[in-house]
Amino acid sequence: MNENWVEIKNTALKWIEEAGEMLKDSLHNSLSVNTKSNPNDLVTEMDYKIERYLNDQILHTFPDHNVLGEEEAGADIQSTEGVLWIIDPIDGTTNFVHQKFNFAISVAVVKDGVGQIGIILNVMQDEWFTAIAGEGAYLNGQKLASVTETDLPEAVIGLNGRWLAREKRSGDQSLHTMVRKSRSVRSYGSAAIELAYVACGRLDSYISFRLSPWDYAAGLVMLDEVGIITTDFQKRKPSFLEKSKILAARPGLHDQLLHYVHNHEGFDY
Ligand code: 2AM
Ligand code: CA
Ligand code: CA
Ligand code: CA
Repeated sequence: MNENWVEIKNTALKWIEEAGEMLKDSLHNSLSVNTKSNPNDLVTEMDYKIERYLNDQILHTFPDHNVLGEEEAGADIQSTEGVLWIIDPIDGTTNFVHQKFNFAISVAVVKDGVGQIGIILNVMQDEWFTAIAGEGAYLNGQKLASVTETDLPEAVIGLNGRWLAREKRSGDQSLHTMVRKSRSVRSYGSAAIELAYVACGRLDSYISFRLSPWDYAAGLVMLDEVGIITTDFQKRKPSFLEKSKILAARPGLHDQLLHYVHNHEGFDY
C-alpha cells in the first residue's frame, strides 16, 4: 500500500493540536504525579491521558497501523514492519510538572523501519516542528535551511549536566574537556525540543546517554531533512525499537564530538 504521508501528517496535526489544548487546560488544575524507575522519573495522569487519546485516534482511523508509546502503547511490539507510530505524549514531564513550560508532544510515523513523518509540538510556545521524509523540515510552516559544517569552538551543545556528574564519578575527563572546548552548553529538559532546536539551528548539537525511541524518533526524521548527522556513540543509526545513545550534530562537529563521547558506552542513569 502507498500511504499519502501529507494527508496522514495533516490528520496527525489535528490530533496533536487537540492534545496540546488538553495539556494547556490541565495546567489550571492540580495534577496527580507519580514516580517510575527512580524518584526523578515522573509521570502524571496527563501522560497516560494524552497517550490514550492519540492511540485511540490513530487505531480508529488506521486500524492496520501500530502504535508504540512511552507509557502503555505497544509494549509488545518487536518489529518495525508495516506502519508504526512512535509517540511521546509529554516529552519533558519534569518541566510539565515543575515549570509548566518547555514540554513537547513528539510523534513519528515509520514504515518498514524507515522514518516518514516527524512532528514535535512545543506546547506552551506554540512551535510546530514538522517533517516528511524527502520533503524538508519546517518550523511553523517556514522551511528550515540545510545545515553547514562547524567546529567545536563555535558550537553550542545541548547536554544534561547529569552526564557530567556521572563522568566525575568515573574519573574520566573527556566530556569535561569537550564542554570546556565548546562555545557553550544548554539544557532544556526535553530531548524532543532539543533535537528540534538542532534542526532549526538554535543548537549545533544535542547529546544524550540514554534515550528511548519515543524521545528521538520524530527528531530523527527532521534532522535527516536538514543534514544533521544523528547516530549512537559508535556511529550507528539509532534504533526505532531499542534504547540508544544519541549524538546529533552538524557535519564536521559530529566526528569531533564522537571522539569525546565514544568511550562512554557504559554510561547510564
Ligand atoms: P520524558 O520527559 O518523556 O521522560 C530529560 O532530560 C529528557 O530525557 C526528557 O526528554 C525525558 O523524557 C528524557 N528521559 C528519558 N529517560 C528518562 C528517565 N529515566 N528519567 C528522566 N528523563 C528521561
Ligand atoms: Ca517519562
Ligand atoms: Ca521522552
Ligand atoms: Ca514522556
